[in-house]
Amino acid sequence: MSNMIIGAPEDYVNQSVLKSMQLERLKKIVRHTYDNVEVFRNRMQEKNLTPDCINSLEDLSKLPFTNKTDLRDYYPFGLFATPMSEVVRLHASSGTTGKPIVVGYTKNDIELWADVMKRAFQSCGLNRNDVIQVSYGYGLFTGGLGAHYGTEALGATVVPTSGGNTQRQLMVMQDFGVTAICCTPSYFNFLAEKAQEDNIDMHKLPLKVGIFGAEPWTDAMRRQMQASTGIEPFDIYGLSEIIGPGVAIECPEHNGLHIFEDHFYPEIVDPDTGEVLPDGAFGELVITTLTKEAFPMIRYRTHDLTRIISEPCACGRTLRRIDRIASRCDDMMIIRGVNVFPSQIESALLSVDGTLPHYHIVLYTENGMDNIEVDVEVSEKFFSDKVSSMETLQKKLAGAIEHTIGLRVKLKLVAPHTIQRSEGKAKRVIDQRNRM
Ligand code: DLL
Repeated sequence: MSNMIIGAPEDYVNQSVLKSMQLERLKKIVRHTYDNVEVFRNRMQEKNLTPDCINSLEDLSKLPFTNKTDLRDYYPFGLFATPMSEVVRLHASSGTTGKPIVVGYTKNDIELWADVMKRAFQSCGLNRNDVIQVSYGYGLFTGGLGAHYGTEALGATVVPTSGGNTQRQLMVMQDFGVTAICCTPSYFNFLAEKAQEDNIDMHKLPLKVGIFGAEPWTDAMRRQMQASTGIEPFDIYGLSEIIGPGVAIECPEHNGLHIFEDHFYPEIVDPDTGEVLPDGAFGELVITTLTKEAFPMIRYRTHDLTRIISEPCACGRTLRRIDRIASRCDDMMIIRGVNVFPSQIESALLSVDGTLPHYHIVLYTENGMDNIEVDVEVSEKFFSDKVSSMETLQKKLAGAIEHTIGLRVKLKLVAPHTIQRSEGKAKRVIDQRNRM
């Protein structure tokens, strides 16, 4: 890639200038949170800490972590640091259990969010001439409105389709000259499949960029999307607790995601001990928001597993990168003592020709033992082929998975269109194990 400067000056700031800016911001945000969030103040006091204890970025590691359980325990507004009269927006993220977690934004927070999303779009090479279709859900989920405000901040044209109504999405995409789409990777695969059924050749559309996130996906998936539609997919990362989408984004190098660390300070910790790990080591991502007013998060445990890449990037951006988030600590399946991540299975599946990016991982118990069944759709051509070629494909896939995870799995080839499609985040793992 060229070293042409595209985007905000903050993306290219000298690391030592950045560090002193981060420290100034950190001191301020710790003070703001201490003064306004009782739980945080109490936890600091228990450790005999005051905001004055922060004199370097390393001092951050003295501070207590914030966990998702805190957001539940102080539901709905217990962790807000400004009065509600300052809060102009609420979003929420549905958890797997009970009440959602609620996050709030002041007017400045919304501007900050729009700005990081604008920088994210610039990192994908987009500008005011682009037409961006936002197919993330609008509503309490942060995906839709986050991308929407970012598009407007960029000065591009936003097409706010939200999720669902696939036929209309495709019509709009063609008729409005859409050049970029924001949605989950699984929904894009669904759109691409429908387009094919309707004889729409995506290669011939002006659509050139996909901004995909909100769920894990792999490089194997990227290659498949690129080949089948001709677009350039970019990975975007974020979470409601921190701001929504726009925490980190790939650049055209596609070699990690630049984190907007002038606003979101990253640490990597050992998920079991909480010990801070050096750049390069894999562990759990912990983020401190440096500038958010209504809902500052100090050392938030994301549960997402990655590493920090501090080597310079060929794109010229100086912001450090995080590796693609392959999984969350909670995604890990322990099958007969072996740690398995769904992303490993996806990579293995998509490395073999003939499969479609639609699959389920079913966990079940047989004779008291945990087992994995992988159901994967095969293309029309393979499905109508001879039994022998289906068997060969099945063996190849089972072999590829066994090679990757070190466990034999039951592999089922299923007909096209049998796995349920998702309009938002895909549910890939179905746990049917007896838990007696
Ligand atoms: O998913 C925000 C978002 C919207 C990000 C649109 C990107 C695009 P939540 O619903 O709070 O927020 O879920 C956050 O989703 O902790 C990760 O586990 C996962 N996640 C988000 N982006 C990625 C990604 C939004 N690019 C949780 N790769 C996070 C892998 C991702 N996982």
